[in-house]
Amino acid sequence: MKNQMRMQKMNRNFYVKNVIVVLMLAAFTGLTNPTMAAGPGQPGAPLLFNWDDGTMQGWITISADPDLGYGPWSGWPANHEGTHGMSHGNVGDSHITEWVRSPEFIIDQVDGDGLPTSDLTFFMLGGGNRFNSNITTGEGSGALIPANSQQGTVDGTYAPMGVALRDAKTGDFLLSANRSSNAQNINSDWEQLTFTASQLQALIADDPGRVFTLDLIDAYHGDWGWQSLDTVSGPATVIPEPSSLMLMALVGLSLLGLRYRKHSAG
Ligand SMILES: [Ca+2]
Ligand SMILES: [Ca+2]
Repeated sequence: MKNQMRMQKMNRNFYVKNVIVVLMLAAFTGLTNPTMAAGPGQPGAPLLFNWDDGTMQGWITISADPDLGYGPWSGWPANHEGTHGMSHGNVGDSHITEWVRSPEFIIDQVDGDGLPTSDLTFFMLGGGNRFNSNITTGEGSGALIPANSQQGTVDGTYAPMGVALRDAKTGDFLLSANRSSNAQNINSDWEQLTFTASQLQALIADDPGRVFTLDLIDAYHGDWGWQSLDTVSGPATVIPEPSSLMLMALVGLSLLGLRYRKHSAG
């Protein structure tokens, strides 16, 4: 009986140890292997989103109508290049604030003077230049958006619709852009929008490791109240999710614990 219990304990330790090793290898490989990390949105990949694999490429939902949230779409009105872009299913009427966020990234492709080697650009189709629709930037700006709201405006004066470059630490929007006009022809009406290398340089001058996200927001209701995004690229690199780092830390602590227990038992 005693031997059987000992065997069970050994088996359990063996199992736990193997699970930990596999987890560690998976986390480590994901963080360090450049061939595995090359896909859009993966840690270590250059900043590039095209949605052509039919996935969100790491973008997460901050706020969405259960049936109409942003997703990878093929065909009109989403794909600028390739097979898919990102859009949501509502083309005008009232809806909960539609808000999605890219994986976190750092702007690390810079020349000797710290100037990013390219602009950050993306293409949009659909509505733009609506009633007070530019996303407000500056301190506290991230908290102005009415997540999970069906208001369509903030205090009746603000109906944000567009893309924002966001400071991942403070949550503030630093730069924003939306279309200059409304148009929906998928062949001729895509508009390229740009955060220039100079604008980006100013944001990282004092903090080269500053972490950013891109946020796509539609809190505007009414005609032309939709927008699509595709072909995003910039002089930046996707970084590991906080959850990946947490996993690494947990694995490390677990291994330390095992070593300690083995040492105590021996
Ligand atoms: Ca695409
Ligand atoms: Ca809308």
